Amino acid sequence: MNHKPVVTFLLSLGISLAVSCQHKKIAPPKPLLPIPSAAQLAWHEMEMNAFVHFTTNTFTGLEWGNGDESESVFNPSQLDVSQWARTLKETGFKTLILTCKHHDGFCLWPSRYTKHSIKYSPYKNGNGDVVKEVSEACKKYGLKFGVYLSPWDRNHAEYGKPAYITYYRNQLKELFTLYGPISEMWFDGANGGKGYYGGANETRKINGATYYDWPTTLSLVRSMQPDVIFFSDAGPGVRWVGNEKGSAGETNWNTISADTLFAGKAGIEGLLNTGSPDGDKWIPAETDVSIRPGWFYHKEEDSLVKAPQQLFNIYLTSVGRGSTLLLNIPPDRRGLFHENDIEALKGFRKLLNKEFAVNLASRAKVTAGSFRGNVKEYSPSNITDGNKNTYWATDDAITTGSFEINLGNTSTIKYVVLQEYIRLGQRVKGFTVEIWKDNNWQKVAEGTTIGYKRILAIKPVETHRIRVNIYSSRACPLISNTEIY
Ligand code: FUL
Repeated sequence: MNHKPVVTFLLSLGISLAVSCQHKKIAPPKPLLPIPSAAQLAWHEMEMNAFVHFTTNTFTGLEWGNGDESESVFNPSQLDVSQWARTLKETGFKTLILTCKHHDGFCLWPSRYTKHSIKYSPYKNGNGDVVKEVSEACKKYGLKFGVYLSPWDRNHAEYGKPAYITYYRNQLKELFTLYGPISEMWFDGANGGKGYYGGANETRKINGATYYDWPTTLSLVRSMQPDVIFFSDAGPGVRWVGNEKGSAGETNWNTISADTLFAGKAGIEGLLNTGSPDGDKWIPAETDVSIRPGWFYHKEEDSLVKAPQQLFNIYLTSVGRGSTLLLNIPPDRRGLFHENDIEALKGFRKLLNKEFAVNLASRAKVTAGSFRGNVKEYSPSNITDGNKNTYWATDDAITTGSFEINLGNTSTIKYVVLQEYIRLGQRVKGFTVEIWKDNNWQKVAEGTTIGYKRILAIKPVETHRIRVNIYSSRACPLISNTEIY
């Protein structure tokens, strides 16, 4: 009997089985919608951005100018925007967002459309352009540049009428065509009320939901610069965090349903702070807070600059809760960041460097209860490989799971940093962190959401094993990174 064909068949079967094992392809998890756009992802990764509030208020001592301030009050004696950009770069900020126009309507650039601008101020005899200077300094120091253009304008005679919307859009055309790439545009919710309004001196109320016709304005801006991130209560790029204290929700979803929101809508602070797991849009929270009590410089607040430790705590409640920090540093009447503010920023940087000096988990051994299809592509070692594009995943049917990091040596640990692979949506709803001590697992922290980044500050403890248990997730959890300090 000739066995040859059977042998050949069995051999080829063996080979093809071996081949299929080697190349076992497991489909990646499906995105859990909504997911961030490429521009939003880049925004998440910046983590710390700076706000700069500067206008006539700096010289009048006000926080909200009435709109009747004379252009002649704007006269910084030693304006040096390089000092701002250099300081921000050195202390780790990625973007500078400038108040090109605050509620008082004074423009820091020589807009063709108004006489209430720097052009009519003594600064450089009316030949100055702070927006230009700042955009160029940002470029030079490798910062992104953002603009704040207040929708509410207490100077403009037509505010509240259709003509003002044309004016506002014309100003956006100037900003978005004359000053290079703009990464973020800020329009806040303060709207309507008393003002100068070209001499009318009255109260004007607008309907925040309809007056500005934002969809038309945003598509105009997008037609000039498609990648810009829009900040407002309603996004659509990023949303307000709901307070000005520097505190994102401990539960912080990047998702929210935007159709019920608009800039300035009252009573939504709580929702903005936490977002909602079933939200239909990806609109992450941006945490704006000032280094001083006010947004603008006031000499009497020189002693009230937040200390490095306060800034560090704010970092933990913003970046550490999956948000992005937008820290305001207001230049003084010289046009410089004040010495006290610079000292605070440098101290803050030093503290960040000290607290997060050595990542004990870098390349540490990680094991997990299970991993997707048992293939390397989704193995737990991805959690400590320092590569943001790899992640640990479970099978689709598994929405809980735990992984353990073995540091090798016993060390004192103070912080556990967790990151989800948010490109495929935000998933984790509940987790605990345990450490191995006295022959037992002991809980040292717990939380709800993780999102882009979660930093858990724990009571310093000695251990060599850390376990993260995800006990609730909207779909199979995807963890891209864990760091231990
Ligand atoms: C608010 C404004 O009213 C404040 O003056 C400041 O600009 C803050 C960042 O946004 O809506």
